[in-house]
Amino acid sequence: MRTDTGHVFKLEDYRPSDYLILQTSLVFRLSPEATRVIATLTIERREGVAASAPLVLDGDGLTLLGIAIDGRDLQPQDYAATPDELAVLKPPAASRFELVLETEIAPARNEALMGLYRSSNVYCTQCEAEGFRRITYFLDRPDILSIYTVRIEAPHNEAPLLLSNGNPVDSGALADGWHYAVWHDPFPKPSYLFALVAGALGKVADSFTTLSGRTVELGIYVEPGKERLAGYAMDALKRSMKWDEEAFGREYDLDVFNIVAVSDFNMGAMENKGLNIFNDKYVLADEETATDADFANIEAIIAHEYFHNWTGNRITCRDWFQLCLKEGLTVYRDHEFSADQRSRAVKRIAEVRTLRAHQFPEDQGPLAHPVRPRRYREINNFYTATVYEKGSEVVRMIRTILGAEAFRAGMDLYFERHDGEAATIEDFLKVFEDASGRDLSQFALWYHQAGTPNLTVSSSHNARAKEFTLEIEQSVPPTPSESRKRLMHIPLGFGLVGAGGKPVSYDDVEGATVDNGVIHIRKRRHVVRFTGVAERPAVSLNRGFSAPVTLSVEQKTDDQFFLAGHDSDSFSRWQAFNTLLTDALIAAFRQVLGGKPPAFAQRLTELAGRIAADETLEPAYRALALSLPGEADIARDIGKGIDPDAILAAREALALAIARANRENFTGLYERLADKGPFSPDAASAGRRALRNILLDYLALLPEGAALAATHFRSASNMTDRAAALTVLAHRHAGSAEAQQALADFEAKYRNDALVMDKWFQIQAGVPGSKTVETVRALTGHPAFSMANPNRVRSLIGTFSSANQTGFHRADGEGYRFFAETVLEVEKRNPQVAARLATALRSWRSLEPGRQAKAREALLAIAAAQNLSADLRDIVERTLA
Ligand code: 0A1
Ligand code: ZN
Repeated sequence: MRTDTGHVFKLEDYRPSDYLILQTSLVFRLSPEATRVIATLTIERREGVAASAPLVLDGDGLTLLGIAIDGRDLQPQDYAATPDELAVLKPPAASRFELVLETEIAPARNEALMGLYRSSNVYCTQCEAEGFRRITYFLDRPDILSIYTVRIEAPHNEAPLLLSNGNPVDSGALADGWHYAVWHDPFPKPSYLFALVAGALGKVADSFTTLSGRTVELGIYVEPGKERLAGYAMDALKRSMKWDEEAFGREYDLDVFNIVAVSDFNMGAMENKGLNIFNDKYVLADEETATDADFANIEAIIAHEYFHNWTGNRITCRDWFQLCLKEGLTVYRDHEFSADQRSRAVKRIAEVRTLRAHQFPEDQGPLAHPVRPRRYREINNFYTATVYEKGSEVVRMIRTILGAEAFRAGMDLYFERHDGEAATIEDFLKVFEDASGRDLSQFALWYHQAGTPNLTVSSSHNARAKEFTLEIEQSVPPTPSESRKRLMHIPLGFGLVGAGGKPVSYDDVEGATVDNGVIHIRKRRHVVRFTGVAERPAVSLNRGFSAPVTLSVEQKTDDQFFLAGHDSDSFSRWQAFNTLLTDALIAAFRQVLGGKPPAFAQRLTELAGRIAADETLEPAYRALALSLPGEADIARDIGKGIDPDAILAAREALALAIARANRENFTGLYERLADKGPFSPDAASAGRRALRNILLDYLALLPEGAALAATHFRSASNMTDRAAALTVLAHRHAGSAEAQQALADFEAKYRNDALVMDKWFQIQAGVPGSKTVETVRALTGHPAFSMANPNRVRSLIGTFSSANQTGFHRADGEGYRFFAETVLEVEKRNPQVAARLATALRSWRSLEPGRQAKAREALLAIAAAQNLSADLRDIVERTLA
């Protein structure tokens, strides 16, 4: 484990390295406890660098067994090797030489799951961000692009399958039952994209013919016996390949594309060139074991990793500060793909919900950082919602500002100009400036400045002058180490909405640039005057969620109701209803604490009924509209002094009011929506299930609700319905006979299916209330649970700490104590997963004082532990700062 050195990496310290590695040839002799790695590196001194400059390579926990240059072993005085660094003190005078290194590693003992490790007896690798240095000494930085040839040797019976990046070039038998395979990747790549897989795996094969007529052999490798669960992933892969050709003109470039699913993986998946490695959760699916949400995630992540082939691999990052260059852009691309494959309107609402749930709290708390950070202590902690999701929103805004055509021209220029390079955000912005002739310098602040901008908006209408005025003021709240903020360029989508939802036309506008339904906010304050507007319109703001900002709008409740029923922009229509729900929930929260009930509660419950039954709306849209803002969403809108118990009570009260007011309507709809015919994971069928299951969630609050949910559970013919019913039973009827029975049945049926058991852990970890901490503690002893497996840890501990407000934030602090203990236990094996878990306390300062003090104690307890990893120390110290 790398312990903390306290070193801070700074963007302004970037320097090109003195040496390049033109060719990398690797030989692996695989063995669980002692794998030999022989690296032959063709090194070139960069022009202008003195021949005396030492060659310093990165390592992480390595043992050097041999070192030679141009065929001659080095003498001890010629180099200095520690586990973390290798310095060749007097490199040869020639500008090009060959360095041979031999190291030994123990994949079976690698529990951090970085570098070469074992997952269920399969050898696999994870090298992003800095895992390659756990395999051999190297210039392990993304601007060192090298051409790799990899030879893998292993016993045939243990590892019949030997895979690496690129194309297969040779294979054959060796003595003593061993065999070998050689792979060559013609595309120069950074070390973080290296991959190796060896083991016994089942294969699903297919092929894809590219636009220019080349045939690509596709393979998805899974645990033997699970091949039939990879069909959906294969279909998603082929659709992704086609979409990238159509939407971005990007073709695949090797003869083979392989995906391997492993059961121990720190993240979702990894885009290694030609050999993607996936968390099996994002590959394996059928109706019996996966929910509709799982199918959608598989489709999105398969696409995401595939799209990296151009945005990330062909054009990579100059340094890790530029992570958003590949991640923000690739998320944008996978969002667009899913929008095209499914419903664009529904997808956009889901994206915004995710952004608000994960990125907004990050941006508003102690871990806030710019989309392109300038500092880091541990790069693993920057695979964040800000870099990924906000990074994607920034790309979306570029498209909004430039328009579809200029955006595409900019992307084409990006691929043309930077193919084969390690690029920066400045390079990225420049292509759009060059392609469009626009100046994006103020816009660039979106990459450089942290924090969620807020727009305060008020409106007025002067009937006599036929003038409608919007006063818009921007502010960006201070974030750690950035107390003063600069003014941003915010593209604010808007619409003036008149009777029946019709757009209201105007003669002229002054006070800001307005084009294509977008107001360009650039100054602190704009007074935007629309002339020739006879009737007062309702104003729909941030249409399509054109900018990732918060809005403080003075708006009449009548206008909100009107927009919730009539806005022609489906996102804003959803938003209007969601804002009404939030307002009602906040009022109900204040009522729990002794305030007054909201005046419009009855109108709201009626509107919920109308939306549920509105056949002109897609079922998936209706389901999203009916799903109440979560407890954490409500907490975020309240801001300070959070008491999660009061929020839960408020939320339950509103849900009950909606259920009571719509009992017959919901029951009828629920019955009509029952699945007929065979299962299909398509978006429309999934939408119908989503609507039916949210109706169940409401109906379960009424008398006989537990019986209804139990019937739903028993008669479910797919995992979506089964898991939904189990959630309703466990969360709404915790401890009831029906809930106990369903949990036991589920466990009995799926006890040998780890991925399905994750749902069982997750559902129980999410049960609201004070008892859950004990349940979760007990479940850590369940035979299906393991502290060594990231999926298990995330399902049980991650769900409890980041998705169970009342359970985790138990008033006596027991949730936090359990959490601190567990984080430290996970850290012993896997610092990266522990650090990610620890971010669950990032919003501790918004809690009421009692909980706040207890949360702080837990953070201090983690910080006080001996030999903390760089990963965990970084998170804990920033959280406490
Ligand atoms: N580049 C991957 C994310 C990733 C990052 C680190 C990993 O290992 C610890 C694994 C995956 C992606 O964006 O999908
Ligand atoms: Zn990615």
